[in-house]
Amino acid sequence: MVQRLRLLALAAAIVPAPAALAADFGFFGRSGDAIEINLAGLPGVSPGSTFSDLNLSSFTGHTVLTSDLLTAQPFANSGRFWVFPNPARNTAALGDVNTTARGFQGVLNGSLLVNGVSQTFSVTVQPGYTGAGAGSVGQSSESQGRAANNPLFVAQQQQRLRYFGFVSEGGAPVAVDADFGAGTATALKTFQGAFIGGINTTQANADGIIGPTTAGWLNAQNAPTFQKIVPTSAYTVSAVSESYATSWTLDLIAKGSINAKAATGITQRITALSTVDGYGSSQWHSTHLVGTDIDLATAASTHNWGNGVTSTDEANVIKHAVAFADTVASGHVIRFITSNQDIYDGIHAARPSVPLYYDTSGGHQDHLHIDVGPPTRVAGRTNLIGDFNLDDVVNAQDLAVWEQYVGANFTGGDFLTWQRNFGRSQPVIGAEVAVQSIPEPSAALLLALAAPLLATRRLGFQPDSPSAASSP
Ligand SMILES: [Ca+2]
Ligand SMILES: [Ca+2]
Ligand SMILES: [Ca+2]
Ligand SMILES: [Zn+2]
Repeated sequence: MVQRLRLLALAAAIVPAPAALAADFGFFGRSGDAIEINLAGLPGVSPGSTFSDLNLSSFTGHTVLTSDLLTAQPFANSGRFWVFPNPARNTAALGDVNTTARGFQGVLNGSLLVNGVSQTFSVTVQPGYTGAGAGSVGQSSESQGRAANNPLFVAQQQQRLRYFGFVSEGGAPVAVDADFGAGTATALKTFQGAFIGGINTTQANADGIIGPTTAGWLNAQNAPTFQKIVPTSAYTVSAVSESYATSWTLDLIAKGSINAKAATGITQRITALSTVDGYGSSQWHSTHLVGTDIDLATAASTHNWGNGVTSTDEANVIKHAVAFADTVASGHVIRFITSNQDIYDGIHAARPSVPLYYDTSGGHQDHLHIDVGPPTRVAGRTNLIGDFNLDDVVNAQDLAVWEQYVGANFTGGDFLTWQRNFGRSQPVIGAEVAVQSIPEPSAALLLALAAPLLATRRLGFQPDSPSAASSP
């Protein structure tokens, strides 16, 4: 009791008075989640209430779906709906208040009639996503066109895929509509391709079914995101359309390039990854798929079959391969491909356990191809009990939320929950991928200055593997 009184005194001392225009109800959720609003379940709403006139004018650009669609319950009786923050609204101009966190963060305000009386509510969107318990992505083996798909689960799955950056074929964002269509299937198969492992992985190797493993990855703390590569001081990028990859691959590039540069002093050059939708580019590489392939430039003097003598430039390529093979990152090397026998022999001598493929077509004379495998999955996590504002720490701010909305969203018992968990915290997740924090202005500037030159060269660039057969 003494502690409780002390905490109350603490709260009284530091909690500001509620804003004059505070909403009647206050909700908190996360950027990558389907944020559930269940009005009928709240302490401040009497049983048997009716709900109507949902006004979502400040939710422009975001998606809201009601229980009519997601759980086949009339919203008029359930008062239940879900908010799906649009991850593309990730700039201040579009209302995002936290540009270092992935996706949208901010406060959305709405109103509705409860038993004919106007009530206001706010939904505060916090970073990250929920990986276990309430708010995590559900599954019952959803797949394209399956009659038994659970609409709520599908909407959760779509929201998580689009939050992670996986897109429909051609690059359109995944629509959150609870209908598991072709666009969702494409994004899902690219996502699955990141972790089903093995070489030559394509969307065709993925089953497109959200079973326990796929849902486990959608909820995992180290789930892959899909995004465009950004140059750093350790590597440049000359890829044109194929400049997208999983965060695992980008992490390997970031760290492997630092190690490779430490070994030879050479700044690496990435010439191809995957296209924006995870499909290969028919123009350049029919087989660069699902964000797990890297083409690393090699010196022009090595662009041959090899002659039995390891030149200085070939020795450097071998050192770069060793550096990437030894790099500890989210993704890891599962195979190299080369068409230069001297490079092949050198890598094999240095790291006999690393799989190698000798491309007899000659398609890999002018670069080193790296296939990337996944990390071990880290299970998703729940939100902290008592963390009412979902900022991953249970502190006085949560008490302020409780005080503001006690009787509306919270009960007296929630205070005891908060008190018992006071001081707990966990790391905030959902930052933009770490590799994007590495770029140095000098490197970006150099690349920008070099861009016209690179573009000119590209005109004469020959695709290294124009057919599926030549780039296994
Ligand atoms: Ca943001
Ligand atoms: Ca040679
Ligand atoms: Ca908190
Ligand atoms: Zn390649």
